[in-house]
Amino acid sequence: MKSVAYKILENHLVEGIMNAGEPIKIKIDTTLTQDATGTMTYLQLEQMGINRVKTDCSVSYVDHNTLQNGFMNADDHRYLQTVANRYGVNYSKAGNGICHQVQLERFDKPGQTLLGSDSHTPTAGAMGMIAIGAGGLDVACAMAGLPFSLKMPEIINIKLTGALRHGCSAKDIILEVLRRLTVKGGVGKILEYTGKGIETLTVPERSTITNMGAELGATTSLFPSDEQTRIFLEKQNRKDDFIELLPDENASYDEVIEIDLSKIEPLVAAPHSPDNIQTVEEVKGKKIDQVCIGSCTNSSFTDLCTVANILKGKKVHPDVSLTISFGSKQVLEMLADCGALSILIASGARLLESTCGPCIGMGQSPKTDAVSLRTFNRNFYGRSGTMSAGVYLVSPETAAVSAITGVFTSPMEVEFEKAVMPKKFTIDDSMIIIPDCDPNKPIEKGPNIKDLPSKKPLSAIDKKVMIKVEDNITTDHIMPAGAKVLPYRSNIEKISEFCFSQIDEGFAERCKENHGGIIIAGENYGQGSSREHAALAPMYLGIEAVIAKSYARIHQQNLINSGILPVYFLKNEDYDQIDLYDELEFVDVLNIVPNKNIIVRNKTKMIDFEVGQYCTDEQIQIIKNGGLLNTIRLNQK
Ligand code: MIC
Ligand code: SF4
Repeated sequence: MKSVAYKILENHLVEGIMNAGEPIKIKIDTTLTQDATGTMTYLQLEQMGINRVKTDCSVSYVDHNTLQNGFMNADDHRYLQTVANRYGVNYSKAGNGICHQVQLERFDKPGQTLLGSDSHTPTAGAMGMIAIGAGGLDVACAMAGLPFSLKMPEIINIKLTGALRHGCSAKDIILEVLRRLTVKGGVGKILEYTGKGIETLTVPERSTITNMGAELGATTSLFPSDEQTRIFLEKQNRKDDFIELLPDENASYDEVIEIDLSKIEPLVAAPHSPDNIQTVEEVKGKKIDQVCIGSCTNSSFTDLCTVANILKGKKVHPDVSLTISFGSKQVLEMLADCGALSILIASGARLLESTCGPCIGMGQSPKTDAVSLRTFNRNFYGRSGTMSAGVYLVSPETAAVSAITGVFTSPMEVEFEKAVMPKKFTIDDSMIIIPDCDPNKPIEKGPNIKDLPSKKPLSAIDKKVMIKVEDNITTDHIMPAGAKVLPYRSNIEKISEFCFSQIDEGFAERCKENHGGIIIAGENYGQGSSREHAALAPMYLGIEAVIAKSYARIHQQNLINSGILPVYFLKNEDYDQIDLYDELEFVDVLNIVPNKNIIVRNKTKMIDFEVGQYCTDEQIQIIKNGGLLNTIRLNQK
């Protein structure tokens, strides 16, 4: 008896046995990229010697780096448009919307696989798909027709019963899941939602839940394709894309977690982690300074209509700055047509573009020591751009009612109407440019687009420790985003200067002086974003290996793709006794084989200890070759 996830994986299996933990390869039907990870992806795709992408459909979005204060981002957009046209990729122009929202509206199809160079790609799981986030190079490989490698995840069933009460929303459901499972709880797992409760949740609501499954570290999350899916596709004028896809009766799962929706109450994720959950009741009355509504988690038409219903005839509190960013052009146009936009304007909200905006630190950094309420999915330290600010993740309902009162307020106590799905969505795909693949049209590369850095094949690892960090270090710590750094996403030399800068300003300099080195880390190293810059920049700075207590999936693969060896501490004491500048030699590293421990000699302290590594043969070969791109080049010869 099979789950939906099992059925889709089985349909796409290219290699391997579908036992949890075993390496498998799956066929990828569709891909997405966004501009902040896309430039690297397409620079890598250009190296692969193909004429045209081999997927059923690939889309390149511009939604992250849209603040054009200098030529850099605009040059990147032009490169992305011209390279997409050359290789047969659809190009969604800046202003058309956030990749995950537009993908759901216009492209996702039940039963398919999607690989995206963004960690929130699992948003598409709301459509009954297996949608996985990965580094740009893995996505380039998928566009070149190669299957995607992963370890067969465990499939966990989240069974929803009952129905949400007034004032509670899909955001509160996923915050409840985060409270129970934590930011590490989904690693190596697919979360499949079933039960009577899902029948009450529309596709946009489901997408809030699958989107934030990324914060659990899950490989992906998904819902069955059912009546709600059919309704959504029909309203998007895509009824032919619908197929029903349900779990078998008594489908087998590795674990079952039950959540009664009628017991859910409004929740917040307090600073600085999405699993630091409290109830709104617990923080009720606390003064707030900023409210930001939007992001790929909560910016659908119904989310923002509900916000308008709450704000109707009211004004934003004098001490609060409220910003609203729209999920897509479709959402914005429909809000304008139904009058909701005028309500938002009249309330005193500040209206932003249909892009990621404040979610990725592209403007709207709050004031010093601010309390900022955001409907987003991440509240990592420093991500808002103001180091002293405390960001609380909340539902659009909690955000809107609190923006009026100026203090944390529970939407359960306020009367308002929750918006329902529109009769039809407004369809206008004119901002999606269909490629003509004309080889005579030049691919335009501005001066900020630099050549890809490369790494030499592995010869030995004998280097000093360049940084020692704690548990749950995010890719935002390793490679910060924000308006200052993001314009250098296609310039690894320049962006590497910012590596670890938020927690250790001297890191890049130290690496240069010592000709590279080794990173020491705690649990869940590299959680969060899929940005391969968090591996490429350390690689450029000469980092040869990372020893961590555990890793987040995407980052671990990005390290391997960049030719950096990721190994595990077998004993916590070994972590404790390493200090900055200790010289570590990986003994006999050229002879590593899958699952065999490696001896590390601490030459400074004169002690040996063993570390584990769980690389497959293929991954070991990639590391030995100095990365995946070198491996592909070698295979082409
Ligand atoms: C994010 O939310 O952190 C991002 C920006 O969308 C990233 C991708 C990136 O760093 O460009 C993600 O989630 O993968
Ligand atoms: Fe954009 Fe934020 Fe979504 Fe990342 S999480 S894709 S930055 S809206």
